[in-house]
Amino acid sequence: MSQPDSYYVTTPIYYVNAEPHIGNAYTTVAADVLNRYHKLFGYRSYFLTGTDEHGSKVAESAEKAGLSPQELCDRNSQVFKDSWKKMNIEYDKFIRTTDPEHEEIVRKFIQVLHDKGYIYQGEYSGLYCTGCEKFITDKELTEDGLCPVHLTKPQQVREKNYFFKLSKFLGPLKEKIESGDLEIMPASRRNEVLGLFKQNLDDFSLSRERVKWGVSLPFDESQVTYVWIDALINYISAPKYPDGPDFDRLWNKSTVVHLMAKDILKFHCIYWPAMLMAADVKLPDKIVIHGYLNLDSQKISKSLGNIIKPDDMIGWFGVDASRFLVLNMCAFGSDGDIRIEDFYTKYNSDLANNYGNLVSRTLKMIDRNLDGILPQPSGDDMPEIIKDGYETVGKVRDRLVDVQIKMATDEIIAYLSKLNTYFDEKKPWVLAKEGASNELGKVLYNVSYGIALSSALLSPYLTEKTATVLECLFGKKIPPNVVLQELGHALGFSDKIEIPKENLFPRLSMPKELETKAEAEADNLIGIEDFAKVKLQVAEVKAAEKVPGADKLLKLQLEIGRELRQIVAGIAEYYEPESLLGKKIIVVTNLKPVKLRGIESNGMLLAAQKNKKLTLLTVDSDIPSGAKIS
Ligand code: ME8
Repeated sequence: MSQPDSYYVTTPIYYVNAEPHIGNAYTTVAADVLNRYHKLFGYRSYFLTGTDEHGSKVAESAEKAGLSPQELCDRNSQVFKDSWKKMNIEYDKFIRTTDPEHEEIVRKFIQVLHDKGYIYQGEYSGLYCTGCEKFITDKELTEDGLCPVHLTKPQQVREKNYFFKLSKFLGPLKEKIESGDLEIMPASRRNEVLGLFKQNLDDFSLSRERVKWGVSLPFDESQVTYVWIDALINYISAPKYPDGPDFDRLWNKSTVVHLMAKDILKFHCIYWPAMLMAADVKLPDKIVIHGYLNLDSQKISKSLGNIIKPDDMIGWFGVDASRFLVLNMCAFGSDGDIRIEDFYTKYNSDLANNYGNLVSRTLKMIDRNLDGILPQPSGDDMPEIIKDGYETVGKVRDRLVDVQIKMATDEIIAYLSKLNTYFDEKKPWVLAKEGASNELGKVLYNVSYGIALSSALLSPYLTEKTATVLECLFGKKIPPNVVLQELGHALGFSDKIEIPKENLFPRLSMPKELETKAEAEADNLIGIEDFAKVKLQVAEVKAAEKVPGADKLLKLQLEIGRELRQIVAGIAEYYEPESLLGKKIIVVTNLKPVKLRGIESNGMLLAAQKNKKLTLLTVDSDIPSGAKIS
């Protein structure tokens, strides 16, 4: 795939109504890691993050805290900056929507839309969720009439607003998404966005009459800009739309990548590009939507109060490991259920064992057995284990083109496992005992080469620890991209390889309270006596037919030994009735009978289901019906 030479990576700008949590950290670390990877692979990259400071949500929080909105914004945006600093986030710009320069550009941009005739006056009435800072429809509400995200009751609002003529841009925008000009990743989210075009996408209101804390409209000072419109414009106000010195380079000539979670997909994939089209501004190139981090199956969120703070993570694992762990518990793009216990397991396996311990035992052997000196390799043939390392670099790069961050990391961890296996198979400690110093030098050189490549590849996460390892190997501070530039050549290791002064990633044992939690979960395991209560038998299907008026149900007549039984099963979407005749399936035969659509069902068949696929459990070899399963 061809690669442009410059990227512009953004996170959402976060509301300052509360402190950052690991949900926000997830996107911010992802953007930071992506930005660092671009540089590692030799591209220019610019990284923007910031805070979203206007709107009723922030104003209400300020009032509760007894502060002016500006005071709350100043205090809390600093909390975000401090948190990101502690997490080693290296942004190029931190934008605040209360920056006067941003406010001026918002007015300029909205004036352009107005001048082009895409703004008109109207009246809005509907339900408004302050948590989401958006209108929501009746259909979206929970059964109890609450916002599904914040579980709060929305307010009924009616006011005069200015509207944006979204309808005018829907056709051309859809084409851009379909053609891939505007790339929405992953494909499932792209389809979700395309699905939105089939619903009623109304013109949206871009101002508020009653809200006071915001940027006033340039053509009607009695109204403020809707906080979402104000916020979206940050992406172009940071490089100073329309004619700042960097606007062309950063916006027009870079690959612009917006990262965010699925909660704000509609604003970014529909409203924002439509507004840019209206103003004749280039669209972003990639919009990358990741899933939610959940705690106990509920989205981690300020409003729900179930948060883990970046500081907590740093306290448990240190900065480098926290960056690594927060991003790599689930596939980028999917939701991930977080269990703090799993952080400990992953830390110990990937960082303490696979990386830290390999580095430690390799460098110690070089120090003790070779006086810290690695021999230069002889001959032109590249050993397989180093070739594997080159391939890993290629695979990581490919994964990152698709912003598959966790998959990229998995490639590195898989390579580290190979290096560990190589080390164990070559048994350098035996070579040392036997005095086979040539062979020992070769083995330790190869492993060190692999460690140097892996450290460079892990450097976007483990910014501090990998710098230490590279310094030990090369005898000086060495930027990780320099290691990759040497690909295909012998590496100029130091004349005296050092051992890190501290254990890089000491093994951690789980805190007592988590162990207790894990034990309590183990209490949910069932004993064999529980399992024995369920009577499972092989049954042969003798007849099958659809249940009239029920799309999902089939009525089956089963032979179970000498008995003939009827069951009703929800498998009609997956099996044609005739295809079941003669099949030997597994049935729970001691369930209380139930009636489904008025038809008696005397048991339950077993099936495996995943990702909309279902398959019946059958037996491996011929066995008469009625056979018991234990
Ligand atoms: O929506 N899992 O700000 P916000 C993963 N100001 N990511 C999460 C998360 C979770 N549990 N919780 C939050 C806003 N995030 C607007 C944005 S942009 C022009 C305006 C991350 O403070 C994720 O990136 O509610 C999500 O999209 C964002 O925080 C929402 O942050």
